[in-house]
Amino acid sequence: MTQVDEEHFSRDFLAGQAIGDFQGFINRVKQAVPFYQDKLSGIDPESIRDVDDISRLPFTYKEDLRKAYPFQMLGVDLSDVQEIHATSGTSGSAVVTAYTAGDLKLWSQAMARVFRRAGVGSGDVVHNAYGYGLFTGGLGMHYAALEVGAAVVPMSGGYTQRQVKMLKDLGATVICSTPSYAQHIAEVMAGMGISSADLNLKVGIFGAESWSQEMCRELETQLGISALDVYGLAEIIGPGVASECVLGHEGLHVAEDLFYFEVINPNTGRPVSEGESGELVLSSLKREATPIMRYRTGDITRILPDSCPCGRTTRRIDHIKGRADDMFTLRGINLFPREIESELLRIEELAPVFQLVLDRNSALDILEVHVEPKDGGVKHEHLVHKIKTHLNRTLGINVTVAVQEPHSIPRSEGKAVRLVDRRKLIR
Ligand code: DLL
Repeated sequence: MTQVDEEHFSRDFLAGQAIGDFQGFINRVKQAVPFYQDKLSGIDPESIRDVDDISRLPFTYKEDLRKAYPFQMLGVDLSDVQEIHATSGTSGSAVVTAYTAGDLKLWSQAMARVFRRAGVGSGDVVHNAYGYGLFTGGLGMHYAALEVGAAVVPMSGGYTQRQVKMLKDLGATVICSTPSYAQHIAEVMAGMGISSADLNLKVGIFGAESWSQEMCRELETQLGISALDVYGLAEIIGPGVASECVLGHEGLHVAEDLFYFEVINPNTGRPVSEGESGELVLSSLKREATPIMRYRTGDITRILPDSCPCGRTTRRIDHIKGRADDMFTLRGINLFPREIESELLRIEELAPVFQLVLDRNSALDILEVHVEPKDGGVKHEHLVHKIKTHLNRTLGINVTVAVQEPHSIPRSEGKAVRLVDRRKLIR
């Protein structure tokens, strides 16, 4: 099978393969992983015959993985493990994800598809500004570059002026980072008097956090690139679960032969219909070290109903709207930070950085929007009025606005903190 064929499977083939994968998974983990031994007791692998049967299998939750820290989810001997990553564990125990040699191959293959969808291959120079370390971004992109035969510059995050110098001097054709860090790199670049014309970049592979289409256009203009979205999570593999192709550039192809996916109603746990928003549920049934079944990602998206002009048959999901736990309700209106980003970036006097602070004044929630003007000359009162009116007209919300001095909102070198919830401190 050629590398192109793997993204041109028929839908029947994929459904058939998923049944086999689920049956194999149940057989395998019932022996090897105590968590699944309990969870799947009484389930006969042979009884899984179609997609509907799969949709009735039990879910795995983040809390299950936290409780299993560090090695209770391991399905192989520790001596077969070659690499271990973990989530930051800021809101509880970290989640450990382990890789055998086979898992590293699987990851490289999934990531190679991300690069091929972006038109990246031999002859390209990849400037990799995702953090190297326990976070899967750095090494995930690194393995992709090796797999497709591109040269990789393992920059990691930080030292932004040096990043700009290396981007220029090494003639990088590809930049990989979180979108918020790319935004910061672009800002530092402008401050150094360097424009996209001085660089050789053609494409950016951005992900690990939610970002709006307006941010995408901003990055495309500032860096002179096509800015593509890549999605993934440590629990499943790291980056590489889904990504955009250059041709379609409006939704992310899921590597569904490697990672089985479903979109469900988070309240009922049942599948939603195609095109309807819901929570993404993923199964990494081919993983050896830490295979996971029906993982509740908390990420909100939808399956795009139409096919992609690039000809790949893999289904596409929409850009992640946000995490279910990032959603907040302001006087009855449900909002994700990404929706506010979209609107703020339409206001031309604003620099593309912002922070949202949720606070509580007696019984009422208040949203403070912290912004910076693009240049110091703009009248603050004018901006405050403009932002308040715009957000009220487009999203139906009332906010307070704090216009800050240029360069005072913290810049991100990894995942940006867009929302600070002070209400949690008061309760
Ligand atoms: O963020 C893996 C990754 C690295 C993806 C580099 C893309 C690029 P975690 O640190 O485990 O793994 O965080 C996973 O980040 O559940 C989403 O909530 C969010 N996320 C990841 N990619 C996107 C994206 C990596 N493209 C969590 N859009 C996921 C929106 C994303 N959110």
